Amino acid sequence: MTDLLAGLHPDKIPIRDGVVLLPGFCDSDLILRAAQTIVVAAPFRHMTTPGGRPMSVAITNCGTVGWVSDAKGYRYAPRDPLSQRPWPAMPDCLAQLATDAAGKAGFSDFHPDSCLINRYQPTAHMGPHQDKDEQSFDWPIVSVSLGLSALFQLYGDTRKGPALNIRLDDGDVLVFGGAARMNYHGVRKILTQGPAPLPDQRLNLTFRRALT
Ligand code: MD6
Ligand code: FE
Repeated sequence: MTDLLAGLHPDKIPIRDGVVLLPGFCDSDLILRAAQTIVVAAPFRHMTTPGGRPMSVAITNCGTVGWVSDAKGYRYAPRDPLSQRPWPAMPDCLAQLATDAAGKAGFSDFHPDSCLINRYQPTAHMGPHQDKDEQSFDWPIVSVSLGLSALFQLYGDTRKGPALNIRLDDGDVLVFGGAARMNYHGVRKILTQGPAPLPDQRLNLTFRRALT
């Protein structure tokens, strides 16, 4: 009986070579509390794209380096440009979550040095992009979703062509690496229906190995 039910609620869904969805992998209350400690030290802010437009998604970071965007471009920086202080350290429980999720997806020994936290209000979205500011593309990216669900779109090595639609719910972890590491992807929209412990926003934490 348990086996039959496990088939209905798989804990590991292969999406394509290099991409694995782990539904409900994380304890979202625990991760949310850890995220809140980071936001106290490094508040969410809307960064400007190199083209000069404010992003609809607000961001912050923790770890040795954090992802930043301004008129000079996209890059990883050791300090928060708002405070000029180092980014908050990555809490051990977050680093452990990323290592465990990557391992479960088949990527052993992943030790992130950076975590980008994205905050989406219901009207926010993220256009199709590649994650290519890291020094090495040999490591996966581990993506944790909290709060409102999102419609995530996965393209191929160009942003043209049909996208695979993946709904990311509270507590889901998506591991993204290997042959898919350079795939274009984006968040088409935030879904406001359905149960969500954060009723009016979605948080996404992406764990990266930015430096070699
Ligand atoms: C998001 N995620 O889910 C945006 N990037 O809000 C990403 O851009 C992303 O989920 C690289 C790998 C996995 C991701
Ligand atoms: Fe991305």
